[in-house]
Amino acid sequence: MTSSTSPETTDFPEFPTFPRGFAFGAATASYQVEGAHDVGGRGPSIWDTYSRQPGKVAGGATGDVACDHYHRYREDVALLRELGVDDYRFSIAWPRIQPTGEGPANAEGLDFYDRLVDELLAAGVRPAATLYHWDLPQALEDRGGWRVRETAERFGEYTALVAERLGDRIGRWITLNEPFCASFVGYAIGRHAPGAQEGRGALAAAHHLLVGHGLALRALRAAGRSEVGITLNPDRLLPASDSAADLAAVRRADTLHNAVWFDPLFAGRYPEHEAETWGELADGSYRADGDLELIGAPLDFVGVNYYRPITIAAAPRREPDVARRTAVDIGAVESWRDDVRHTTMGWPVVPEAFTDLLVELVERYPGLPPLYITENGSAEADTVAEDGQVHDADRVAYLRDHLAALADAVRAGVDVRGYYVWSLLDNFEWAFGYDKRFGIVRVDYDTLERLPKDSYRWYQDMIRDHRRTHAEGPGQQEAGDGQQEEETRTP
Ligand code: IFM
Repeated sequence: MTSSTSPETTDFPEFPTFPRGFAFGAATASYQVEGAHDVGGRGPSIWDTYSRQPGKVAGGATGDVACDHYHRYREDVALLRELGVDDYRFSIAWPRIQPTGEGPANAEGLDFYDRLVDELLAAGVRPAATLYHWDLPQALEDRGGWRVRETAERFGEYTALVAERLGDRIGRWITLNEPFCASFVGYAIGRHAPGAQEGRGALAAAHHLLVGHGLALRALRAAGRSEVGITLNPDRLLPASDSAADLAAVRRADTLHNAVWFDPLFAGRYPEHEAETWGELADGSYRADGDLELIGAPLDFVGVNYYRPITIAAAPRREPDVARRTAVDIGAVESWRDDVRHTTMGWPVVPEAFTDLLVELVERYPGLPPLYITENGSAEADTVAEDGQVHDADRVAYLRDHLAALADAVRAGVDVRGYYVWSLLDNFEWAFGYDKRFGIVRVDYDTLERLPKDSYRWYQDMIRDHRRTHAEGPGQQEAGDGQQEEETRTP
């Protein structure tokens, strides 16, 4: 049951300001919130398999039930409506649509998203759908997963099925979420599904994800969709010192975190420092003629997920051993910093790095389309206080300071069209299970009851303030219009 959201809260006086038409939203992802893992003909995903392996996920948690969003989506849409957001970013579970990753659509799977989309539209919230947020059908992993090109081809077909059914009502489409995690964390580090620790396999996965993006984009264009992007998680990388070794380590980390995605997508090239970064693995054997053109086809926006900067130091490289397919090792480690607060993820809180990241990104890639911040938020040690509420002051401060940093980037000329908080709900935080809480709404995992936190009310007030300033209603920026009023963009 949804608890009262006390709309009267007014004790958060300072709100960052944004241009008229700027979109506010909240985000979730299918495996993290839906549950209902064996309902409606859904097939198993790599996360069902991985989370069942002993020791992979904290507390042995799985997404079997998660927040039960599959059954409680009406309650969650009511929370979104009351929050006052323009957009809800959710992801579509490929194994609900194609239980084995190929063949005709499973009608029950499409029906679920159909109901969700209609509920959102009736509530005045625009749906923004991500097509791949890491829940690959297990049957495709069994045939090689993202290591093989076939998976990219299947992804294009799946996208066409979804676009055919939902394309008339979903305005904004995101092909992939954070392919960095789907490839390197899943296939090299092994901390995400499918849990592989490979070198060339991970590089091939990174490339095939981009090919899959290109094929999905093509399918969406064929279905007449005009608001299509990809979500990346570029990192602001800071050297631990001025030493030549640390600076070189940052260059390699930049290839891994940033250039490997942004260069082919927005600059028509593969990264310059590949050989230095990947060593013997940099043979590009998984590339084919025409891939760059496919990957680099024009987009309408790029989604940016930002949480924290990373401080990088050089580290001894292990011998690359292609034969044994050792994990990618770029000779760099992340180092801890003592000068700032860290969230419960251990991530440093440095809002100004958000501004710097965005400003540098648009300088570096002049061909970049407009940006949406498709995720930003913090995991905090929330508790329910004696008054029955969650007073998550650290999260409120995090959101306030990061939105202020975003407003600074807009004032500096970065074309940002919207911001989605991660996350609407506490949810399954991958290898951390349910130990990390990112939600602005608390989920009691015993009762599945939702409880809006102070951060929910702060965000609600901020959105109201924005609306008052610009005298506009929710969702007034037309999906696909791509324009903000120029005069409101100057400070
Ligand atoms: O929960 C994740 C999300 O799935 C992808 N981006 C980062 C979030 C926090 O770790």
